[in-house]
Amino acid sequence: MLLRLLTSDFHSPLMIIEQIELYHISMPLVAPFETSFGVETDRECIIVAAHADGLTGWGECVASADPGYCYETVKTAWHILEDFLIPATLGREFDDIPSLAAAWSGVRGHPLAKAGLQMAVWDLIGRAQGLPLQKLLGGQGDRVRVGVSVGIQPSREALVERIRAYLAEGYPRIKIKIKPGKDVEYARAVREAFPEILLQVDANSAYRLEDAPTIRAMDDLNLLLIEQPLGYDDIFDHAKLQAQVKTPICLDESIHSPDHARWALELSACRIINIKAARVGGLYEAVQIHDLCRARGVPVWCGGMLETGIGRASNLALASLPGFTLPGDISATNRYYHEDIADPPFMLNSDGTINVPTGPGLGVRVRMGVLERVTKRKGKYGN
Ligand code: OSB
Ligand code: MG
Repeated sequence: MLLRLLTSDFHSPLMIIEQIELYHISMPLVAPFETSFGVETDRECIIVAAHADGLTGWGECVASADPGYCYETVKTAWHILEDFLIPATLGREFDDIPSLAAAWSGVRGHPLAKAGLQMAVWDLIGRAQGLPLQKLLGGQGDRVRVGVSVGIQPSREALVERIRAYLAEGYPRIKIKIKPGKDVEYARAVREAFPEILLQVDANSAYRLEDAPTIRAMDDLNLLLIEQPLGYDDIFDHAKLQAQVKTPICLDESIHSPDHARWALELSACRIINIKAARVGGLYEAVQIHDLCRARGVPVWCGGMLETGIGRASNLALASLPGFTLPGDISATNRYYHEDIADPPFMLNSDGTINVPTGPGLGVRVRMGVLERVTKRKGKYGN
């Protein structure tokens, strides 16, 4: 690898990736996670290792076993990586992330697959230059404010108790998942139990515009935001709904690119955007959406996909950019896993923050023994 610094935004070296490995993993969650689209008990995803010049960069493709959150699954992402993205990447010289992304322009969609490989390349660039991802992206500060995303619970009482425990751990912001039948009354019970907390709800596309009365019924609960109430691909009806409520609508599923973010803002379909690098095709695109929102004074926050320590390190670096003014769905390692594939585990500080990694690249070390143990399928490409 030639360390030829360019005058691009990201000052990347000229790089040739010689080999890429994929690991389809399955890790048991500490507790099942229920959303309006299903229950997850084991987190499946793909870990990407990209090798160049004796260095390894790690990435996480957050596609799940089922196409409940978006159309991609572990198997579709594997196919897109193995048959298209990896062949377009191996042996090719590139000097920055946009030129790499240009090599993938023949692949429409599949942002989760692209983002997983892009993350591994960012990690490589950081390790090659001895710079933390936070610095490559333009982040600042040593810690970021975080929250916890609480899955659907069997009863209002169980939900309130679950939240009481998370508040006792020190989480300064609570998000609850909602679905028809477990929405207004659940959110109201939480608000009555904890009148002052930062509280928001996430419907994961469980409603239609005809359900606007249900959404309006949550308008007086002093919620920070209502996340993705309507269709996973909708912007139009969200604009109609936002006009009917004073609580900000926040889009997650519907925003797949910087253009989608601009369209949503220009249509007034939302007042806040949840940025997940995976959902928008990678960290590079995530930074572009951050910049767009910041220029328009629109708050953003970093969403989560129950990541392992690899993806969590990436989320923390991204969430340290100045426009991320709301706490992210980035919780401590022990909220998700008893044992993680990366070290060190992320801990919640007493001020409701998590430290941003400071080592080169993602700043985490992969525990190969644990990774091998949770791997269901492995692929190796290049030499
Ligand atoms: O909609 O934000 C979501 C997890 C998986 C899929 C979608 C979502 C979520 C979460 C969990 O809310 C966030 C986290 O990683 O803690
Ligand atoms: Mg969401």
